[in-house]
Amino acid sequence: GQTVRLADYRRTDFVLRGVDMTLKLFEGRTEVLTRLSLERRPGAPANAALELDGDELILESIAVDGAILEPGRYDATPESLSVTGLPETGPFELAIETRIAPEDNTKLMGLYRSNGIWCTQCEAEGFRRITYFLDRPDVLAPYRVRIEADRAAAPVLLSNGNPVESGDLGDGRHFAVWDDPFNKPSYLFAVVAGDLDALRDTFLTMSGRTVELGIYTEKGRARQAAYAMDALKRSMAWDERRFGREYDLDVFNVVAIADFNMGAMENKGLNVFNHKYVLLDPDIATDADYAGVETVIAHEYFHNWTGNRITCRDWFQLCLKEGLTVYRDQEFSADERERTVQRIGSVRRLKAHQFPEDQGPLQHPVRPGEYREINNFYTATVYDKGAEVVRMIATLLGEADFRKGMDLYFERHDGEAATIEDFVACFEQAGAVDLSQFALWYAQAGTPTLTVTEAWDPQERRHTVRLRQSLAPGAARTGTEPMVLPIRFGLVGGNGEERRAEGRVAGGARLDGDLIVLDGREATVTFAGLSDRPYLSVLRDFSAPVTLEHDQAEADRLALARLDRNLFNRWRALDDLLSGGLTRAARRPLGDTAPSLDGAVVDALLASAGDEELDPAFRGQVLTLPGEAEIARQLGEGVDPDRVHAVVEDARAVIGRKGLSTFARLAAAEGSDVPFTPDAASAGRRALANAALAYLAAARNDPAEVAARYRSAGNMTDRIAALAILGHRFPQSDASEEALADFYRRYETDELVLDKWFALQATAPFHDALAAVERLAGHPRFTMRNPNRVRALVGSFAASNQVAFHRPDGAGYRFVAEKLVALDRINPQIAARIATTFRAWRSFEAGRRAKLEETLRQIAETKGLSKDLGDIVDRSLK
Ligand code: B3K
Ligand code: ZN
Repeated sequence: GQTVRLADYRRTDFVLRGVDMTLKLFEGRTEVLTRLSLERRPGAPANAALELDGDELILESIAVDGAILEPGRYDATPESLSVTGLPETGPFELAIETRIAPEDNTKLMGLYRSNGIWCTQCEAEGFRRITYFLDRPDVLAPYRVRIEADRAAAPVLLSNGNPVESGDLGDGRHFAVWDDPFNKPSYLFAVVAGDLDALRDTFLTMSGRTVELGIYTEKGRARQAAYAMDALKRSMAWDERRFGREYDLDVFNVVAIADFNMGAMENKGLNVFNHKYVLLDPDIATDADYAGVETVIAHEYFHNWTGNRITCRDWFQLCLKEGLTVYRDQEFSADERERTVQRIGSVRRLKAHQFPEDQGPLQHPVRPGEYREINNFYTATVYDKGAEVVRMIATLLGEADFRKGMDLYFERHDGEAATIEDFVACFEQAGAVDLSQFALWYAQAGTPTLTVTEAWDPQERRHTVRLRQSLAPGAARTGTEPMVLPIRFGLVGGNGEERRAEGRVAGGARLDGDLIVLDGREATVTFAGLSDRPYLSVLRDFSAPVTLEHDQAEADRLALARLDRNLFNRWRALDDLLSGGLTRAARRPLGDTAPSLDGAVVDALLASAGDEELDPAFRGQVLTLPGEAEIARQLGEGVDPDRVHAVVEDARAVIGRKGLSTFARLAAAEGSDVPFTPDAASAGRRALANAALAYLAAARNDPAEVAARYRSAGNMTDRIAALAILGHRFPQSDASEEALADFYRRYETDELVLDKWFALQATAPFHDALAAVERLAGHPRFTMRNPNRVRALVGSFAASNQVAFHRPDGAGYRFVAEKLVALDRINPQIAARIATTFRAWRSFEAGRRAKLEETLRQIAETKGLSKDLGDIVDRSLK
């Protein structure tokens, strides 16, 4: 595979003015006729050939301005079409006919069929699997699309834009024409055709236009789109309120598809979704599923402005739309739900996915400088760190100037394909600031370390805070210059009051209210005139995506866990105490029976969990221990996953026993008699009750009460919570086997719930879980063709079963490698994604490390490996 470099960017020699397509859908084949209105770009070489991209295409015919081209005028391969002798000036029309077979398309890129439904996925480079094209995001045009199909097979025919015409063709066939007047790149093209049900609604925009909304589902499931529709309308209203952004077409359609490579896709006016992010009801979906639907619906809708109206000049700029849109969906969820709890969730996610990526061989900057396969760069770094970078701009500028910068961005670049430089320049102007050093966040890979030390001077009544930043040179080799770190802080008094104190800065920082902006390698801030020593609450709300090394005394952390008015930091004080204790315990030799956690830490945890003044969702977060993978990441080297698991399990049992009465009360608080509503407050109460149930089970080791809970559950959240405890804590017990069998019987007709059943067994933390997973891989309902199913079984085993995947005998690695090589022939994108779980191989103890490396090498040496999987394993081994 060839490496593509940002430095090599240049514009096309031809300008595209418009696209007119006809897709004739038949069983087994689809005929595609594309008419491109083109013109040589002024200044482009007069003899330059037109070079179009293709991927597994067959050219049927080609004509310029109606005249069929002689074979000497063009050169067509499955991957490219080059045309010479085109007019030096003035517009011309190029007509191309291709023939494709969506039925055989298992990569799920381009046009394919899912349960008989024709649908498309074009980002990043899927459009070239439909027709030869200038398939790159800086080529924008209006599209007119005509779809023809059998009326019985496909009564519904959808594409981007507004519907303009439809009618009968005789012979049982019919057609529809869609017109999208907005300039768009090919990756936002979409077509859907099939026998679908729809849930319909309308939205009245702020300027008084009525938009027709439709969510299309497989037959009989439209009512399960009700929550998605509600989330869509709330998203539309929020974007008007918060960013002044109004929807622009007459219709907005969403289609739920069973076979889909990712969560969803923001095609202009026609979002296509993995049905997992549309279909819900309390019996089949958990609170997390509801939150996921809300987030993804919002995210894709918000792309209409950040991504579609303003798109990316090239794929290196991916974070321009993705980081920004994640920031926007996170703000939406914070406004719609509870801000602190949302922030805790986002930070957990960042640390679980982005930090390990940024600290290992797959490290890359938020704006990468090169790629072999762009699909491998839809990463936590581009999305989640990209969102953190936008959040830091908002923090540095303040709300009003941030909004001014966004307004300027929309005004200045609407209809364009923009760059990160364009984006940053808008905030420089709006805030009258220089962001050139700040822009290093886009260029330098790696997680900066922020080291904080404190010194209290009792004579002078001064508190001195010393801050240092450093960046380790990592795999990406992108520089280690000091960055701009916005550090929100507070000085907390003995009763939790916020202390006001004059601060003086020395070194590379400035002080701006409750913000220290560290832009040098180090600085000190001295706070004077304090009556006594304050507790330093630093990096509030995780105001910069850094590793914080704060040499804070345990007593201070315990005080902040009780007192901090900043609830995020109150949670983090506990989380740091927990992960610190667990990490230290995991470093001790096997057989060392000293408790994982100090009594005082356990007491503090229980005090927060039992504090009725606090939001239940927050208390649920408090009870969620750092995951085993997170402990492993913090250990950094010599990791023994069995040891980590034992330490976490021990902590859970200790906490459970000490908090028995609290947990019994909390677990009983949310009985099955409480009717289900999906709102955040109710979800928070369920999260707290189910966390309590897990501690009770750890303490009492009694499956019976969990089994009773499973049977009496009134919704999927409670049912799967109980089932997970049974399956993970009491594997192979009668209680667990019965419940798993019952669950299967109840839900075997629902693919989405079956995914939960597969995933739950794949993540049981026992060496023997591998045998179950191998058995499940032969289960009649397992298939490599459905990405959700593969992710549920193979993906979650590799990513979320630290114990069985990392079996010391290497059998877990071999199983996954074998599946990946087979999957690679069917769907390379999914294979590559799952393969990223091998990237941390260097951090394990010698035995596992050698086996991981050997497995990676074996995959790398496989003949005929895809570019997708090859790229991941090669970079992982670097
Ligand atoms: N933009 C799509 C992701 C496309 C992934 C292509 N491999 C969904 C999203 O981020 O909204
Ligand atoms: Zn996105």
